[in-house]
Amino acid sequence: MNAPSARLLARRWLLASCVPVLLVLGMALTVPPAPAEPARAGVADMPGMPGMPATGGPAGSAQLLDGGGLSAEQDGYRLDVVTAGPPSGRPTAFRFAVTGPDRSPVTDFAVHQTKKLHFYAIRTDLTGFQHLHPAMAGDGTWTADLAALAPGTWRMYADFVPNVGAHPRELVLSRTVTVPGEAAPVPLPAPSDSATGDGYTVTLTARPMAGAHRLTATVERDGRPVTDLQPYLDAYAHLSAFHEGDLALAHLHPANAVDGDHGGPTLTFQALFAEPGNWRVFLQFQTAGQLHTVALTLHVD
Ligand SMILES: [Cu+2]
Repeated sequence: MNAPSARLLARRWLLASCVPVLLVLGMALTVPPAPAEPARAGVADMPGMPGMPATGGPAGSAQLLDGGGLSAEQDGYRLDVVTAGPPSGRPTAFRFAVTGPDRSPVTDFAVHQTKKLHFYAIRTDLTGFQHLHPAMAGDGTWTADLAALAPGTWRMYADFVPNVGAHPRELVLSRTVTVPGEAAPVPLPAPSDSATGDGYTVTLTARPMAGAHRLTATVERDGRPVTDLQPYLDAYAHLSAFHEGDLALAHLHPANAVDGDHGGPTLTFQALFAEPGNWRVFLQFQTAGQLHTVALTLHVD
């Protein structure tokens, strides 16, 4: 694609009910960077707190991009955390609900990327990434079975499409929670074109700039190209990226068509990194029924 406008892309991709990275682009254009978050017990970013971004606004594709990712409330939809202060060091059932414009819990979600809701957790130092697909109870309460969380401030994102109207639109809402204990921040690894996880080496072969660009990665194992990637969430890979500092979420999918269990070794993503700077990128893919995650730091100019 020859760098079409974000607006056109947004229409096209959101109509395909996919690819919240576009939301992230808009977010960066419209939402000021989140201030540093002081350590607080329990749930932060309560609705109505000073400093929360404005919500709502007229419909339209520009608004589609508003506030995605870093706001707890948008267009009348609100992420409410039910679980008080998750513990540190052991798995926890993290409960939350999405309330709609009528203030009651939303229970009707459109499936996108094979799921009704995608959930992400990351600590402010960009460690501890978790990508889960929670289960919803009949009353609209979601439960995400989180692996143990290290002490510190975490941002929890819910990515969903309320099943309303002729053109359901994707929203990404998030809140921060503080996990008690003494946080030991981990310095962000230096930017690199390559990283290895679970024996798989991912190499970025084209480095994107901020804006709409193509991002290409290859996957190798033991020096050999990997060609047995299985479909995962309707794609051969799932890429999430978080911006150093404000934790803006980018979420990209390969442009490659999915056809059986033989994806790879080259994955091409339509990338829309909203802002320059360092992004922690988590590439997830599946082989032989096993999900693998490879993380690297990408510097976007
Ligand atoms: Cu997901």
